[in-house]
Amino acid sequence: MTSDLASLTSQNRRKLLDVWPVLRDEVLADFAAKGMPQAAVEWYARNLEYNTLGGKLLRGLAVLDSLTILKGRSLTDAESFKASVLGWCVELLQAFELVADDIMDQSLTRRGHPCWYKVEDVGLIAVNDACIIEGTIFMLLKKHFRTEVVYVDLVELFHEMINRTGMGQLIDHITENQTDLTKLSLERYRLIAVNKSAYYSIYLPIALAMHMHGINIADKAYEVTQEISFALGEYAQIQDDFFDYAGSQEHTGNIGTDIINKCSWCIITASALASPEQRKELEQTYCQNDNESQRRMRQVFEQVGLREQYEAYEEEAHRRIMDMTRQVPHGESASTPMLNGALFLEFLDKLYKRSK
Ligand code: DMA
Ligand code: MG
Ligand code: MG
Ligand code: MG
Repeated sequence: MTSDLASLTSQNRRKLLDVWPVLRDEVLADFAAKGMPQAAVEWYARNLEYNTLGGKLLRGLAVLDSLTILKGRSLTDAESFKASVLGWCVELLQAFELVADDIMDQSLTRRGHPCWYKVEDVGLIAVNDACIIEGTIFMLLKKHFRTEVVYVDLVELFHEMINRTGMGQLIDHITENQTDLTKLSLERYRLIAVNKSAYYSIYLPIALAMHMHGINIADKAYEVTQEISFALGEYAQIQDDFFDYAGSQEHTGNIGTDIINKCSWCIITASALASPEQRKELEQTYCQNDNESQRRMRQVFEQVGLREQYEAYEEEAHRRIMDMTRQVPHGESASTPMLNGALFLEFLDKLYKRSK
């Protein structure tokens, strides 16, 4: 990020964080006003705080940073408040998807704490809690955007992103436990990553800022944004898969379970590089849920040089996405909006060489 841009965006995290208590109190008051007893309001508050806070806020912050880049100046108080509402809506989307994802993946920890469904008095009511967090997004959109022309576009965008993420989670699920390693392809991997991650994590925050900036829904700028978002999303998911394998629990806050049976970048890459003996070893251990199998898989991953492959992939992805950002068309009028390569560099900078 250039120093100009860094100074423009430096206040955005604080601004975003300041808006959270306002929105939380609003939705809690609304819950109470709808006749929910105190115990339900308290449960809702605990659900929201436990699952929405404690992450890196990459996505929420990206709404404010993207709008700052599009405007080319610091945001006014009104702009930053509205962008923060949308930023928290993206974080709420992420929160409810993660609550559900951890149940489906039978994960144990998230952000250094037990997954919500693993909390002692919670269990599978977590399914309903995920639905309630999803509903919160639309309550906030209605409260803060109902009278604006972009309201319908925003609601549709959130619906579409939730749908896409669900489609990604579905194909992620039906591709797991694939014991025929020849059927795991990078092509399938990409389809999963784009749907389950790229749409909501990268495209959504940028597209929200574009809507706030008044870029018409029919503008080609959204297509350009999607294309680069997909490349960034695939990169981010490959990182996520690699950390699931190579990251320590203390550092990432999560205990990885993908190695057991997921169509992860690690197993695809390791099996492509494996010798016939190593491949046999992978075939015998992949999808076997026991510690010894996981130890043997990890051994093959090390033998084939997965860490070096990851480093090489990271450099290649960085170069390729830099090239894509250089080709983003610049425009000066409302019909050819000021899409700016910096929108994507902002993400690329945050992803490059991250370790969790
Ligand atoms: C998560 O994929 C995708 C969504 C939509 C939450 P994942 O299971 O690889 O994520 P994580 O590693 O965070 O559990
Ligand atoms: Mg998961
Ligand atoms: Mg998952
Ligand atoms: Mg993962």
